[in-house]
Amino acid sequence: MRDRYRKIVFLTGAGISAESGLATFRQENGLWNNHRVEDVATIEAYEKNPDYVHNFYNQMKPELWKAQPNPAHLAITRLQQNYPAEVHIITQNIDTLHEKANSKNIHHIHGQINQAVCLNCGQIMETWGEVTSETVCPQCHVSSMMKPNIVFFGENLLCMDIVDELLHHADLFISVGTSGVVFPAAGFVQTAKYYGADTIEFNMEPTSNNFYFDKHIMGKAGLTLPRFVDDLLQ
Ligand code: BJW
Repeated sequence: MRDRYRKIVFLTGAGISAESGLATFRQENGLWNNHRVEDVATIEAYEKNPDYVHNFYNQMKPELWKAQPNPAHLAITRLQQNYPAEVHIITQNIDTLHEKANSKNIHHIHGQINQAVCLNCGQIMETWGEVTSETVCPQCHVSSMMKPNIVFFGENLLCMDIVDELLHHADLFISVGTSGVVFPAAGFVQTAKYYGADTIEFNMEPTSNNFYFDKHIMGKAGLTLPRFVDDLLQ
């Protein structure tokens, strides 16, 4: 198995961080259980009531700051360090657990909790502190323009140029812990398959885009992914 693949691309979702104690979005007690998606995760909500949205993400920060990677994140790092292929991670997660697991080639398509972006000049500010509508941009010094660098419904995804290139050239595409209901990420498997990749899904349950996966590995990713990496490394 060691020489089989040249470019391996992971797509990760909230399920990979579940065993680190972080809530997923659409399961029971999910992240939005006490909030309407329309109030906290759409660009319209942010434009209408930025403080409400800032507050929602500010409250989330301490938990995400403390969270630690689990065996699934670490298995990907182990693969990156030991398998003779380029291994990339396209993540929908705004947590930084892939970084904490010392992975590389991480592409955050839905943004990061520890960043804010200036809607005036585009400057990205790194911070685990609170961001409010009073926060001043460190680059252009304008206030009221720093938005959480999180991609809300209705906004374009980040780093899509790189992602398109990866999906065209991947020979193995692996989805871990995503329900496959949010586009365009939900369509990545179809693109990778079209361009010839083998496709594997790791999840606890069947998902909505079952059709495009060659193989489904059911169970907790913290158990199934390390075993799969062991097999690839043999
Ligand atoms: C485990 C596990 C364990 C648990 N082990 N597994 C085409 C068709 C229809 C609609 C659209 C379309 N194209 C675009 C749209 C609109 C929209 C969309 O997709 N809507 C659908 C919901 C219908 N998409 C967008 O607006 C996107 N932008 C866009 O397309 O721009 C172009 C455009 C602009 C304007 C008009 C038209 C086009 C942007 C999407 C941004 C998503 N942002 C969010 C919120 C961020 C804020 C926040 O963090 O609060 O990102 S949505 C939320 O869902 C978050 C996640 O990244 C994303 C995906 O969720 P994920 O990761 O899959 O989590 P869950 O909870 O759904 O699933 C967890 C899974 O893990 C489950 O399956 C479990 O079984 C599993 N699991 N434990 C293994 N231990």
